[in-house]
Amino acid sequence: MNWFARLKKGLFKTANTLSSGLKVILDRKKLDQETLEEIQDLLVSADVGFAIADELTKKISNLKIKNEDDLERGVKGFLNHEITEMLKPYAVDLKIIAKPTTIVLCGVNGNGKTTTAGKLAKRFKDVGKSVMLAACDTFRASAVEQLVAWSERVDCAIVTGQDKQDPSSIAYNAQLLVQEQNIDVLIVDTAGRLHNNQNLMSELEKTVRVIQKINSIAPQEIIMVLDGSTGQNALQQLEAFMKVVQITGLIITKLDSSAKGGIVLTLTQKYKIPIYAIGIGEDIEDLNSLDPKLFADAIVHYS
Ligand SMILES: Nc1nc2c(ncn2[C@@H]2O[C@H](COP(=O)(O)OP(=O)(O)OP(=O)(O)O)[C@@H](O)[C@H]2O)c(=O)[nH]1
Ligand SMILES: [Mg+2]
Repeated sequence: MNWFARLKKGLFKTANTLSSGLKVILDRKKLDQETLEEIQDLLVSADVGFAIADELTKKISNLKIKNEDDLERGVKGFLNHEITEMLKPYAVDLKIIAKPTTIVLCGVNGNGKTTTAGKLAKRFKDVGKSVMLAACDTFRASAVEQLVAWSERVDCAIVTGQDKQDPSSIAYNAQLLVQEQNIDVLIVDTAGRLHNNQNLMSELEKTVRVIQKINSIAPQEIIMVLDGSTGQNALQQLEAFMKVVQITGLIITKLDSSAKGGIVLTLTQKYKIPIYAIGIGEDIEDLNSLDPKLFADAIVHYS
């Protein structure tokens, strides 16, 4: 299955809300106040933030669609174009410029960090880069095993520590090793932490600081992995993490799990932050960079 087919399948729930919802609303063939309000509600229900939904609806009210039979196509075409343009500045490829490039993955519990570490390792390996994983989640007994399994699957190096070892010391060792062994990419998997747990947030800050001590330009990327199905909750999580470390970009996972795909628009417009990849399933192939036009086509189809 090619990426667009996967994307369409993965974003089916969001498309079902938006595309099918618009069809029902616009079948009435009127663009009156009631219809506009329903369109706005529909956008908000797909987790497009209220301010963006309001702005889009205002623009829709100004569309000049002469033939009422063209209403659905006209509105969907407009939305598809707007979504594409809004996402374009933030759809950024994760580039490996420095050698080594260190990427720290962080975020709250269960949002897909470890899976994303494995999937990213595979993507880098596929383009000929050497990769090392650092298992800095020493909290959960099975966390290290989970990352070791990924390293075997992807065939890349891994640094692990002892149970309950200070995660920053594992990151320290890993950073030294990638430099010594001339490895291209270090991916640091960290433990899930609730954004309001001060101790754990300080521990993340320390992990980053220790890496910086060895190499002042590392880590090159501190990526927050967000669970797309948590909707607006993701905003609070991001704000809390941004206060502690300098988040350079986002990876939004689990967009297949809910109809809240509009969160991608909300996050980019509100925080002006790059999206390095989106996750639309558990398969190794289900992570890819964000293509604004394909994303728009997958959630607002029109013909
Ligand atoms: N449906 C779906 N599931 C996903 C996606 N990404 C990750 N998962 C699943 O989410 C679950 C949690 O993923 P992990 O990678 O272990 O999450 P984590 O952030 O490392 O979790 P902690 O280390 O406990 O904080 C696993 O069952 C993954 O397979 C996705 O894009 N879609
Ligand atoms: Mg994990």
